[in-house]
Amino acid sequence: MNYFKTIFTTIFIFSLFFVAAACGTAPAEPDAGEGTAGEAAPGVQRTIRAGIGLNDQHPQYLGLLKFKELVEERTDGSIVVETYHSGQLGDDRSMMEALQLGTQEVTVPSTAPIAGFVQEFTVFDFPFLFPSEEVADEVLDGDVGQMMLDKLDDQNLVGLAYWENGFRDLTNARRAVASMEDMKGLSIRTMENELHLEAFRALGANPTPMAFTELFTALQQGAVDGQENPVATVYLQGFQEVQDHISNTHHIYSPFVFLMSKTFFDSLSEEEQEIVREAAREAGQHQRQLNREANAQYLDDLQEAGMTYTEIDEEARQEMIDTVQPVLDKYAERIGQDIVDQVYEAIQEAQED
Ligand code: KDG
Repeated sequence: MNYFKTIFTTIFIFSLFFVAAACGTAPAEPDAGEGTAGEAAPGVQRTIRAGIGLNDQHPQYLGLLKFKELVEERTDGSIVVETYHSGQLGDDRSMMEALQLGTQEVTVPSTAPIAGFVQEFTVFDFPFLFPSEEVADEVLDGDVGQMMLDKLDDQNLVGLAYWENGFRDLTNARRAVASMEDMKGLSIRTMENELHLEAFRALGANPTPMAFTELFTALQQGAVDGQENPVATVYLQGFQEVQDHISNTHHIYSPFVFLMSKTFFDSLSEEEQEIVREAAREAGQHQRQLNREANAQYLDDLQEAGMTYTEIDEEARQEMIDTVQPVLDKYAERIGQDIVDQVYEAIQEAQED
């Protein structure tokens, strides 16, 4: 009996030893401090689960694949990237919450739902703010863009780069929209963002906030008449099957933000942090280019699929701009006029370049 007791005791002591040794190589615990980096643990493979709401045909997903390729190559596979599309890991808001909790590592939401976490992000969704994609690039990739990304830290999120969703256009199943008059009474799904809701209300529509993951079914079942998204999304998500009209309202330029869980980011070594940051930026350049090609290409395809296309003329667009201005003034006050002014100044400078 004593013989067995000795064997069990020895096994128990060895097990304790192994558990302690394994803990020593586990990823670092979350750190509340800023700009921290973990110790690179040799031989330990880390996994980044990267999820988005759009499907695997969309340039956003192709951008994620680029990120995966760059990170796995540059870390010699010690960081593996798993990619998930079509809301497989949840919608924008729930994925951001998962990043905060450290149960998911990456997501790439539009700025609109980010404003629910950091209200200053609302400024990037001001209707008719950015005059072109090139100006948006310069502002977002410059000091103002970085200042906004820095604000994510307090939310246990790290903003690594801006990607592109693009200029949003209105689609619906009821009638061709050439002006505000035609928008009256249309029920429109918007992203979960207060400014989007108020702007559409001001324009005469009847907006309903909804996660992207529920949108196709809502359109199909007629729960809403329409929605607004860039052409690439409309086509690649198959909205032409359930929507008859599209207008180039271009009412909002929608950026994406490549977000990483701060818990995970802080567990990486400095070298790994630099690799993921650079990969997010490079993949973003690739994604923007593909996105622009897709947005230019698919308008014809939507018409071939049977949708009517209506141009918004200068006068109709100006009427929309004037109508939403009081809403913007209200939000500028709420966000902080100084921040809004900095964004407008950066846009001005970018236009002069
Ligand atoms: O992956 C991003 C999408 O989930 C979402 O942000 C797309 O523009 C979008 C929308 O309308 O919800």
